[in-house]
Amino acid sequence: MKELDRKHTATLLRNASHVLILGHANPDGDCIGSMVALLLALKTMGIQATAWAVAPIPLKYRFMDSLFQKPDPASTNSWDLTVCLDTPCRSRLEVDPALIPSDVPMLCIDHHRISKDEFDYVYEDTSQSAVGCMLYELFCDLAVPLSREMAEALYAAVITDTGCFTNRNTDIRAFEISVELIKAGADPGTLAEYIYLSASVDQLRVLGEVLESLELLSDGRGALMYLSDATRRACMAESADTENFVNYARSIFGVQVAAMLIEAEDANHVRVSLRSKERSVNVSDFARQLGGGGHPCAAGVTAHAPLAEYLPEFRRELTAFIDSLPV
Ligand SMILES: [Mn+2]
Repeated sequence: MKELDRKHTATLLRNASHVLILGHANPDGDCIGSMVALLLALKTMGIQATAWAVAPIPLKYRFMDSLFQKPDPASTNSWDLTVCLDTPCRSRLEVDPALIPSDVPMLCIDHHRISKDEFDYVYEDTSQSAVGCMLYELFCDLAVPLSREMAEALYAAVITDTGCFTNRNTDIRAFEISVELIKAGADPGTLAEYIYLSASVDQLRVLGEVLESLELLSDGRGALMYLSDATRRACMAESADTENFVNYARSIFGVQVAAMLIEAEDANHVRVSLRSKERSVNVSDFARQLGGGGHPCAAGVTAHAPLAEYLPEFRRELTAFIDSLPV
């Protein structure tokens, strides 16, 4: 593994001839926007690039959909670099890494703490609000002009990961970069409409079910919500419809830790999202105890069990974590 700074990451990209771009399962706006922006930047530089997504892109990010493609099997020989974005370990990749020839070096660019042994090259910057911000600075180094499409993709990345500039990771740099993206053609109102004003009726129905499941733990310091695969299906909702529901639990006065458990479509594993309101309540410590990871205020775990089996155990663990926090 070789740890790179921004300058050396730029050099690595500049020397590539065909780059495969990958993201994580259940991709969010930072992942999708970063994949699209990197794809467009590389093409501008005259470098071949393929952005590979497996599942359909969620409706709210559909404005970036047309750039993704399933790679042509004949082209896999020409890949000379894989770039994983917003995905700190191989097990979180949406595309099975076994499908990628093992002699193609893998670069991970992320603002999460990266499992460094799993990649050939690593460019990590945990001080950044979004991978989109890291890419913006990288494109400046590479002197790639920002097209409107690139600016829109990066702006989508920044507003998703900063929660529209409300999360604790929101810093001056995120605002400064956003100003440059707006100057390059990203329209805040239009992008907010795509991403935040495009809920389906099914999504609101499934939100109703999730809110019904709300439990308060440890005298209201914890809030837990969950959704079984059967309930999701009954509401005709897609998994992507539940992104950010955990924030309703976090929004409650007095809640320090919010958790949302979503049973996966195969009903064999559960995705756990954890949120806190301040860095001193570090939910990534708790996530790591359970085999996951993330940031101090936003972390996650995947548990390999059906929801009904995992829920009582998780409730116990979460209660113990909250009770261990200073009051
Ligand atoms: Mn991110």
